[in-house]
Amino acid sequence: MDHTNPNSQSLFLGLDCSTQSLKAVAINSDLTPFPGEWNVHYDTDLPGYHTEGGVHRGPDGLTVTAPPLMWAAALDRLFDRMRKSGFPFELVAAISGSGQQHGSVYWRKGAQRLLRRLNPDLPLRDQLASAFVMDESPIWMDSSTTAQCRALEKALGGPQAVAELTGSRAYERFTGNQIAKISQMWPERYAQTERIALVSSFMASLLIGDYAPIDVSDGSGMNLMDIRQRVWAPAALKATAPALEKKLGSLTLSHRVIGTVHNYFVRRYGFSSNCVAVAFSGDNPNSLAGLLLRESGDVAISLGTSDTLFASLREPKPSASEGHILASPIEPDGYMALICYKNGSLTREDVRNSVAARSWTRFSELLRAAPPGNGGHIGFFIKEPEITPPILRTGIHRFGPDDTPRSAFSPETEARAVVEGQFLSMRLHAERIGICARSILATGGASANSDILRVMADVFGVPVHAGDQPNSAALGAAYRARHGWECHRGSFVPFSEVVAKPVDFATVITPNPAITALYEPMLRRYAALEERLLN
Ligand code: 5FX
Repeated sequence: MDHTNPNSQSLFLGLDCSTQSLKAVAINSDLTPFPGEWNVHYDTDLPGYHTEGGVHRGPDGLTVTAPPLMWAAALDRLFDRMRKSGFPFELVAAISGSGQQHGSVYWRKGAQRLLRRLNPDLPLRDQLASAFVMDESPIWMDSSTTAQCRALEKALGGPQAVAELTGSRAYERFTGNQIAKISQMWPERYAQTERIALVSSFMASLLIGDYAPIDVSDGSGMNLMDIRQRVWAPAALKATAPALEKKLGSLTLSHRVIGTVHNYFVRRYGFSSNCVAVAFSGDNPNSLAGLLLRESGDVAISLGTSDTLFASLREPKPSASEGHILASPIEPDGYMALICYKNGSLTREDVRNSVAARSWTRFSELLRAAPPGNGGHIGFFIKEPEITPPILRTGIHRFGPDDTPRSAFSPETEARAVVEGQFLSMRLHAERIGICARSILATGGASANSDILRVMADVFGVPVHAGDQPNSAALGAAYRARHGWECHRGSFVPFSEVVAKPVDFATVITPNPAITALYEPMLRRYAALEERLLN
């Protein structure tokens, strides 16, 4: 099918290679959803890779990786499922995708040739088994690179200087620091590396059968890119690892078409040979696109494996202490702010398991049974080494109303403490980088729980909108495919002109001003207690 002309039948496909699964959604030309939603869950659908929650954890408690071959196998499995369900691959005009941010894949010398020659009769898994220098890719949950972070900050003149240059101070999970660790620990493997990809550009490479460029938005999560010029920062490259620029390839703007799908996918699944791929990007940038966050003060909070808070931004103010500034995935000269928490859903689930017998209904009952403000009780639940703020030692810290440590809370107090603590932290750190929420779009699994959303609305003192949009990253990728395709047909068109449709967010929870007032002094206490833990 010829997709170069507008065709009402054309479809736009969005993939999301996230921590726990690979998903796909499709939209029609007019942005309406194409029925269906496909998913491959790594732990259960690909048990041979022995992941838990999609990852492998090292014995040090800090190293977290996942096998890139599993993501490639997941792509075949996903498309197999779609084909069996009758998905019309031949109608797809453009495809884009999303990847968990920061994770890196190390292609071995010669892998480009393997990609270009993919044989449609054999699964990717068999053809790419020898393509990687590192069989395990470090991912965003890894926090094993503190030494490399300090070295980068020292080389570039301190944390604020790194933030000014790259948009964030040095963070353990940021790709440059992971690359530095690999080049120091395994210099031969590093020397054998032909190309380093992010999870997003890795998945794009499979689709186009060639090395795909890293887009500027996901590239902002590496501590390697000049955030204002949107090019690799020579000083950061030099301080990270030898001969790095060639291994990274050049960056691309996020709306650019990067190639057509490889014959492998045409022959094996029935894609049209005209189907183009638009640069893949990170999950948070794609969610921003999926939620159409345009105005300053429009904030989204995604409650998933990681909890993230993000917003569009015109004037970046990089900070050494809070969050990240990324290049916008939808406006070529815009920015987005991002704050990420490693202790998201899995931590809430842990508390649910310990106080509510694994039942969300019971957890909600407990949450409602404790008063807003929790009688002054505050908790910090660090199941995973935390990113915001950087508390790497795991454990639960509970404080009574007089700020003295407590060893345990009642079940009601515990349930409320985990939820209130998470939102107090989000408000505290968002305000510190100048994000002042006017309204919040809540997404991700836990956004289905209205008791959790009520706490969010009251802590921030703004209305919270939630709807049936758990796949904002995959949807954002589909929107970006539509946008990139449109720009490719002629000259650049603003994203908001192509994707003008407001997201349908049905539920609105309005805050109770009396309760929000209660949280003001609690926020100050929370900040002081957090400071105490950090010290
Ligand atoms: C963002 O900086 C993060 O590290 C996480 O939200 C990952 O992108 C999750 F995939």
